[in-house]
Amino acid sequence: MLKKITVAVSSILLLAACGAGGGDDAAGDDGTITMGFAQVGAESGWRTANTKSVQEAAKAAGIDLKFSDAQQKQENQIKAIRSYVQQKVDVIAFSPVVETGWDTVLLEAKRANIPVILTDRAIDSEDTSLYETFLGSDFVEEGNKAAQWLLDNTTGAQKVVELQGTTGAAPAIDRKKGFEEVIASRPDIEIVASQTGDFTRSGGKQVMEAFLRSTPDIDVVYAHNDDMGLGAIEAIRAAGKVPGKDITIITVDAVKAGMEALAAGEINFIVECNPLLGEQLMDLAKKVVAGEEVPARVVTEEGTFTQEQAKAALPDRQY
Ligand code: GZL
Repeated sequence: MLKKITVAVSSILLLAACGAGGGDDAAGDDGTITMGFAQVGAESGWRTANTKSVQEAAKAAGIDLKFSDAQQKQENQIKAIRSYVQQKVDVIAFSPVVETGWDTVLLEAKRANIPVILTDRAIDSEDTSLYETFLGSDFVEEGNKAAQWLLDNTTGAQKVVELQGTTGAAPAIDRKKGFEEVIASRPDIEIVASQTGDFTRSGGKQVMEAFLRSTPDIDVVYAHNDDMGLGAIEAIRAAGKVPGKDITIITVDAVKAGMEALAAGEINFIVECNPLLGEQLMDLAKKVVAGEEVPARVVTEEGTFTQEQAKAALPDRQY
């Protein structure tokens, strides 16, 4: 009985959240575009900044946004997309929490003539007609940059432990791939342990505690995002070691908390992953709804930060 009540309540909450964008009629008769956005969750500083960017850009663009938070569960994102189809929104945008399992629900959107835009994370599907375009980073390149810094700034053998992002997520798969293809040229640099911390600070801390117990002489932590890197710092400190000195730490994102740790010398290098996709997303949505051609892939601009560069950049960071 409890399960049934729980399911009913969560469905009501979802529909309420989806309706949060206001208005009963999904496709405004006054020409207002209605977008259904199915967000991954609120797992990291990056996600918070990304959500803020999408919500602010929708408001500025005069787009009526229906927004849902899937709490990192694919079934919740699928439910949200289904509800947007039922509400007959003009366009659906989402960041797929994992790469696979989307064809069925995206086919339902296609049959309802509702265009879909992938933002932030990509899907692995044979049928590229299921979405109009992908807007986001090149995660393989981010992994390349992280490894290249390690090759350029360390000498001799390096035992690396890797804190992976969410299992099956495009950034986790590709940041791993990109890192490994660059260190392949250095047999003395080896990933001796690798496990998912699910992109969360607590996940990074728990996995790093286990690595410190099981893996002697760790030289480097490669964390797929700042939040897991910050969790690793807590574990390293609790083990009586100095993060950034006894153990080199490389992360990805460059959110404020990560940049502060970088400036303080606890992290050694951060590869930026830009969460501010809102404006580009709304421009693409307007074009897609108007039936205009859009590029199949729109890659965002992003850089890297050393400790010195973080000190200089921090005062102006938006997130
Ligand atoms: C990357 C994004 C990742 C971030 C994490 O585009 O999907 O998810 O790197 C976030 O911080 O949780």
